[in-house]
Amino acid sequence: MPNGESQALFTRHPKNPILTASDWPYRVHTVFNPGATLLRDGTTLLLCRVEDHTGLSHLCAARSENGVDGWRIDPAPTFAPDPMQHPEELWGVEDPRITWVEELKRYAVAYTAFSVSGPGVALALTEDFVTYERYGLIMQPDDKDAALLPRRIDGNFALVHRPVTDHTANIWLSFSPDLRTWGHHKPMLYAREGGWWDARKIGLSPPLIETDRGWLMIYHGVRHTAAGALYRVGLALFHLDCPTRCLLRADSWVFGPEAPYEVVGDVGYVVFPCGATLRPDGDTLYLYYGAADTCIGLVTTSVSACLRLLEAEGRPSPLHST
Ligand code: BMA
Repeated sequence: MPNGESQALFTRHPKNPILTASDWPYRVHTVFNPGATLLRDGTTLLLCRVEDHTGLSHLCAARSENGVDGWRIDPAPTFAPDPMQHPEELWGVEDPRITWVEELKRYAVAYTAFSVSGPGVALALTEDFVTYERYGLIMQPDDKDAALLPRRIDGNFALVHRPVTDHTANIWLSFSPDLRTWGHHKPMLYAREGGWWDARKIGLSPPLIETDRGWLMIYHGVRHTAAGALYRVGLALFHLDCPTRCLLRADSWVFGPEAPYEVVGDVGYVVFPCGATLRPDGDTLYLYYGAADTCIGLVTTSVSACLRLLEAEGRPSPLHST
């Protein structure tokens, strides 16, 4: 896709970066990779990954009326690692994805628990982002980039996640009757190979977005270059009743690091969205992302424009890499 079009599909907010470490009410090093949700009163809640000066991460909530500015940030960590009860969190908690689950009347927060065995997927449920019920590790290391679907598929809860096997990182879907016992693991989307922008390593970005055409997936792809890794964002669409079936996948990335705060930071050339909110018009999407593992940016797009792009240039993705 020509650069101009990608700019038009995902538009950086003029107030970017919308949140940085200097906004924090306590001493922190960096803030990035936030999960996002709209609370019932319309408030935007970001659950931000915060790295302190030990190098370990915790989560902290920031709330705003318009999702852009006027953030009210919790005065202390909202969700801190608890390695005494949960040894899998010894080296911190990272990269939350938030799903409202109507059946449970609670938010499901899937996050990375960084254990001595590597990163795994952990789950916690909350009503208010103040108290949490931890389910512990639900996918063992090495696995991350997970989010629950908002409803059951064929009677089971479904979790998108990204296990790493044999130096490739692909997106999988697993099922559970009770959020504790997981099985029926199925591949969902494979990383491509060779020179592709999403070769060898991909992962879910925000939770899947349900549309009348299917589940819209916004995912990140990694290109390894001589200078390091380049994190960009692409689109795919999955069947509503059979979400392992990829209906369309766009070839080109739709958003990548270009702005100064995306190319310079602790880890340059990284845009890493973990959360999105659908605005009241039912089409505009606010996508929140970590920029260079240092601060938080906002890009706006629209669900219908993403679907149009997929229909114009997408093609079905067979379950083998290309
Ligand atoms: C990924 C995750 C993200 C991070 C990104 C870029 O593997 O660990 O938390 O933002 O790398 O460093």
